[in-house]
Amino acid sequence: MLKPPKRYKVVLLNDDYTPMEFVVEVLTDVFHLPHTRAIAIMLMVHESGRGVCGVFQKDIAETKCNQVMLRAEAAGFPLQCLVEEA
Ligand code: TYC
Repeated sequence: MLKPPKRYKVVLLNDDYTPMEFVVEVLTDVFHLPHTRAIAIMLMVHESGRGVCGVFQKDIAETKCNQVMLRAEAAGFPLQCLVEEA
């Protein structure tokens, strides 16, 4: 039998230095989230330490995670994200 592919969460981590507006911009661009949803996720991460940006197939989750990290690095912010099995 063909099993459905595993799903993976892209998890965003809080830090004290990345500006809130930058996080919202990355969330809207990389995850194609509406602005209100991006703000809600950013605030959740800011308040609780981490939050799920979305759930995807493995290669898509890894690509999005890399896009977040590359943008943060290019802008000089320590924003971190990771991929976890859902
Ligand atoms: N804590 C950051 C601040 O106060 C904002 C922030 C939110 C940073 C979410 C990272 O994943 C993050 N500027």
